[in-house]
Amino acid sequence: MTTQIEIKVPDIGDFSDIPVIEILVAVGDSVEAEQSLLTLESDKAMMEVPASVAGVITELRVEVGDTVSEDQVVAVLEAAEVTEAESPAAESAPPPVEAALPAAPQAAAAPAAPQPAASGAKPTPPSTGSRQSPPVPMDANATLPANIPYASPAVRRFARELGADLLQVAGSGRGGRIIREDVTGFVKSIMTGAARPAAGGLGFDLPPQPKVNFSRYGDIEVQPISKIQKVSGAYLHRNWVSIPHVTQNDLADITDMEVYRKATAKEQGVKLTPLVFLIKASVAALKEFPTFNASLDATRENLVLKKFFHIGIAVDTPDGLVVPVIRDCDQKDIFQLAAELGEMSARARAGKLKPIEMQGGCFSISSLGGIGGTSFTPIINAPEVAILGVSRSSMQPQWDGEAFQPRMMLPLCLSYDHRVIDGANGARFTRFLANQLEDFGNMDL
Ligand code: CAO
Repeated sequence: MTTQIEIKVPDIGDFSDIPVIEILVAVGDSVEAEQSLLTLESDKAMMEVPASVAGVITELRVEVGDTVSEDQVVAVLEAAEVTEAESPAAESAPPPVEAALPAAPQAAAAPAAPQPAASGAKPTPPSTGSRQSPPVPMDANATLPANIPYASPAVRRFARELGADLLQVAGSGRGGRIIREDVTGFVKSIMTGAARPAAGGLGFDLPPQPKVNFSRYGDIEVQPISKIQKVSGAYLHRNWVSIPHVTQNDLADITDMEVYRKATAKEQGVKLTPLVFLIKASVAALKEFPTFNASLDATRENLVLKKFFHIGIAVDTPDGLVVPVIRDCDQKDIFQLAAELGEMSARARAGKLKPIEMQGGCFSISSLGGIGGTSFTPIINAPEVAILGVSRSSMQPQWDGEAFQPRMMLPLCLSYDHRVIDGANGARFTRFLANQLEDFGNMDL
């Protein structure tokens, strides 16, 4: 027996008039139970409308760009051999049968945001259980965490099945969203050799980490690592192994800048740290060396040069490292930057940053100057191509040609992607930065 089943928009909480951004099937397509048919996107999140039963699509009642609300019929399908036991409408009247989809689960029950393939995390297989188990669309109240590629759950699943790392795929959909065709195009480019996966094929042939029972050697306590550490750890690891890093070190003489900074902070009654001067110097350096304000595209054959200056600042929080982005740093003075930095780092430490506030950066700064140290190797925050590490300034003797002079020297540690930036430019960029700080009177503060 065949039955016409109407597919309706499930319970989507308080949302209404949500745009359809993607139709994943066509009339005549055979679909599995729980297969996603279309994707909806509100201001905050995406969710999918799945088929409640297997069958063949006979009618699509919406188009991309239409808006829909709860209970609206979006498609009709002819169910494949619906038995009485299987039919979701087994107890209702003969066809056409309304097959209202089960309500979306509450936010708390929503699945964790999927991790990209590169994170090494095992993806959760899509539910293929009985019809009674509700299809689980993405939580409509959730927002995408920072650095999670912008793609619908169906596209993520599709990419996972193909083993494609979505972080390497450029999105051609609205607002840079990755669509199915982008994934197939990316896989094709890998297959034809036009692009190479970040670390694919390298096959690090390393022995596994030994499993050690540490309690054999003394008292221990096991502490789970934080969610932020888990997420950022996977990205840090990927960036470390897939980007050829070089770290260029230099020292900037900030003796005069420090006199000005301290006097200005006192005069204005504001907190003014060297970091805001570094942000301004970085903007000037990015303007002078545009390849530092760039990203490789998914094919690795083009450099995307950015004409905006959004700087990410690494912030140490009780739960781990986060990198909020200060936008349009070229258009803000040091006082505006100081205020924004203070406000953002406070919210970062309170765990109140929105994902969007950690996206879109061009270049990052990791300042450990308030803590100490003389040098370190910051890890590039891909898809950026360079990051500036800053250690603690200290008074050091500097030879002026005739005698040693006590000067306040600030250690700069610039890590750059050697595929994009060569060593000479790494040194030029770092020297340019130092010159800006040394000659701060000419800076656009
Ligand atoms: N040399 C000497 N002193 C410095 C300095 C430097 N390079 N940088 C900052 N300081 C001083 C500041 O002036 C301030 O002193 P005063 O209060 O007397 O002015 C003090 O150190 C503390 O500064 P701060 O840390 O509060 O402010 P900041 O603007 O320098 O940094 C922030 C802000 C949010 C970046 C910082 O607090 C932070 O979280 N840093 C850690 C970043 C991190 O974890 N990076 C590692 C990433 S890689 O794993």
